[in-house]
Amino acid sequence: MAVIFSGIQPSGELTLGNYLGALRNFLDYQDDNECYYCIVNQHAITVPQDPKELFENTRKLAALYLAVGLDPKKVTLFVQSEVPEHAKLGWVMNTISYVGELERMTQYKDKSQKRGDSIPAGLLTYPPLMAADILLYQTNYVPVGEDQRQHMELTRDLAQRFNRVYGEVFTIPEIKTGIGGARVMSLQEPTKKMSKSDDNQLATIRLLDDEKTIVKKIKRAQTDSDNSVHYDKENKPGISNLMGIYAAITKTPYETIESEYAGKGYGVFKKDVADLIVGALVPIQTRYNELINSPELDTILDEGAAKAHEKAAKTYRQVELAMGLHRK
Ligand code: AQP
Repeated sequence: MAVIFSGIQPSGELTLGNYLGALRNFLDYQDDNECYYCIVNQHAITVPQDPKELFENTRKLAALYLAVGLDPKKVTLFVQSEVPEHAKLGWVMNTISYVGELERMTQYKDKSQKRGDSIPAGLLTYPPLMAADILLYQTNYVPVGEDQRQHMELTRDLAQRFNRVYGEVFTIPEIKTGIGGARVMSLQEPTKKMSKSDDNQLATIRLLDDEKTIVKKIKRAQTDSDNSVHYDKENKPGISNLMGIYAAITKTPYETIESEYAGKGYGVFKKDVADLIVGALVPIQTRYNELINSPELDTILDEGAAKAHEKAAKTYRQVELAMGLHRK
């Protein structure tokens, strides 16, 4: 039985990118593995958050995890800040990280650019905290979107570095990305990834968007003037992105999509993409609405935190002993 860990930040309403690149794939593991799925609120505060929104988004994210079909009897679902070992091991990982390697991270470069002279230090030290999240559970596989590959490589480097210096404590984790929708791009700037914190509302499909909104956003998605449904990421990023979404939902190869839509134009294709998205999201939204105000949600998160803490504390104790951070 392998150990699986993944986390999502409650930094806004989840997007179709979060769903196709991460959340949906979490389901594949729950029957046969030891799964830890986390709401990484300490990662979310690496950029300023409105406290009320952070609180609400944490709950919404928990409900969405369950609404997509995760079974709390099979997986451990919990909030990062409720398991103190994440921050503790995060600090340890900071001490073995090099500033140069952290500054090379694409996510840091992208997010710090928007912050002018006031770049929060937490943006730079995000990857060591992510490494701590993963390593605490002696994780074998981390299902995340393709955009997280660089952070995952750093996590592996830090685990190997620690093991080399202090002895074998950590399992070296591997990334698992999904097929097709491993990277969903912005509907308005299709060379940029779809991000839940994007201010342009037309750029993202939110998991809780209603049918009318989804149809409008797909209709207005940036494409080209070719009017030919053909996959070419370099020269036709917009239509290629919509094809990626279509392929991820239906598990259809690009060639099949191309022949199906030969001569039909973008209007027909966009309508079908919108219908597919609506079809995928409506059942999730129905279940979400049942869960969001239920006391069941708190019980699940309380039990999840206790279970996660049990495992995390064992690993952290090994770290203390290996580094001489203990007294007894
Ligand atoms: N566009 C995307 N395509 C595929 N997968 C994606 N993920 C995020 N965006 C896409 C995957 O979703 C998971 C959760 O990510 P996160 O919340 O921890 O942080 P993120 O990657 O920074 O996601 P966002 O939506 O871009 O959030 P903000 O805007 O707050 O930074 C990860 O597995 C990620 O790969």
